[in-house]
Amino acid sequence: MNCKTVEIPLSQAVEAIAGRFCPRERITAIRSLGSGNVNDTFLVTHRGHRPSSPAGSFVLQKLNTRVFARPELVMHNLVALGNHIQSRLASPPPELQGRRWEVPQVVRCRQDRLWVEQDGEFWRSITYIGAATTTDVILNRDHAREVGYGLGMFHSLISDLPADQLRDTLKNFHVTPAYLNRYDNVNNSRKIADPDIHSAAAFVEARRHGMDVLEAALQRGELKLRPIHGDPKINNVMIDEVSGQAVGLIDLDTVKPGLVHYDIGDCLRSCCNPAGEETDDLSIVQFDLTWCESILEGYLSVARHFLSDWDLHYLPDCIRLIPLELGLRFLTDHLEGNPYFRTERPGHNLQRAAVQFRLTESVEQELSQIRAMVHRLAGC
Ligand code: GN1
Ligand code: MG
Repeated sequence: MNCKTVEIPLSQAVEAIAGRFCPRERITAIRSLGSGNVNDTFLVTHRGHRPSSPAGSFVLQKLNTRVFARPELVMHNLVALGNHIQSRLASPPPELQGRRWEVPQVVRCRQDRLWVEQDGEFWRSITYIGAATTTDVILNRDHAREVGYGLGMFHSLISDLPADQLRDTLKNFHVTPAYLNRYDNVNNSRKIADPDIHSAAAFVEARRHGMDVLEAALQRGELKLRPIHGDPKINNVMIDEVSGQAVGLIDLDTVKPGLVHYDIGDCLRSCCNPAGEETDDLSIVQFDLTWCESILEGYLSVARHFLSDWDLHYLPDCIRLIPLELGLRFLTDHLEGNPYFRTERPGHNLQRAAVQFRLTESVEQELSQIRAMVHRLAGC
């Protein structure tokens, strides 16, 4: 996300909010940052908060309070996570030897509060990870391995943060059966007979059975809740500009208790589709096993020691489930009139759903190879 900075005409409102975090006369630039579907993000550059302090920059964000209805809980989690990782970094794990690792920290406003509320909007700032960048596609095997390492290190550093210290900021986030219920509600009251929706609906129908695979395993006690990132897609893994090594994960609003499987599935669905989420050419969407292998290698090099046999058993399932779930979420949003994901044109979320469904099909075709790969890499 940090790699793309686009000049946009900024409203005076954004400038005024930025001024609540840094004196306005010290701010040199404000730019739109990233391409998130939910929040609005800006990079604020300044000459130092005071004449004596160093120049720098920070990330300013307006949280989407339709999605994050309790933004103060998001901030609670951000602080808990930041404090925990900082204390872990005081005696870093051996896998971090000779490496840099960073975690975005809350930047308080000038009134020393964690956020600013104005005109019904919720704004907050966090530190910017410099000399690092992200991409929207995997570049090579080393890059893939680093993305996997990054997620594994993130999980490893928070694996001893008790899940009950984190608040549930997004109820049912990644609980696939709950998304299916919501889809059923809107789909059953649908009046328009659109052939594109019809084929997407048929795709969901054919896969309805088994969408509870992870939740059922959780209920049976085979899997357990742990702190997770929630959205570890490729452009949320920061890569050092010089060494090419992963240096941290950004976009921490969805950190909350969950299953590590949600994260692994989300990382792989985003990284292993070289066509990207936004393509309108379904013929080039496919799940790349080479990238998958390198990402899992990197992930397991850090995370293998805290994964149980059950965790490993359900890895192939999550690789299939999370693209299916995201497709279902996009489709539902389309049917509901796009209240959740930002869209740029009519039918945008329906197209995004089609991409994720095509990716799901590709995973299904490769599932036996994925199972063998997990066994081989995990040594089980
Ligand atoms: C949303 O806003 P962004 O792009 O960081 C969504 C993720 C999806 C992603 C798909 C809170 O993330 O779950 O995977 O879009 N975030 C939320 O691009 O729903
Ligand atoms: Mg996000």
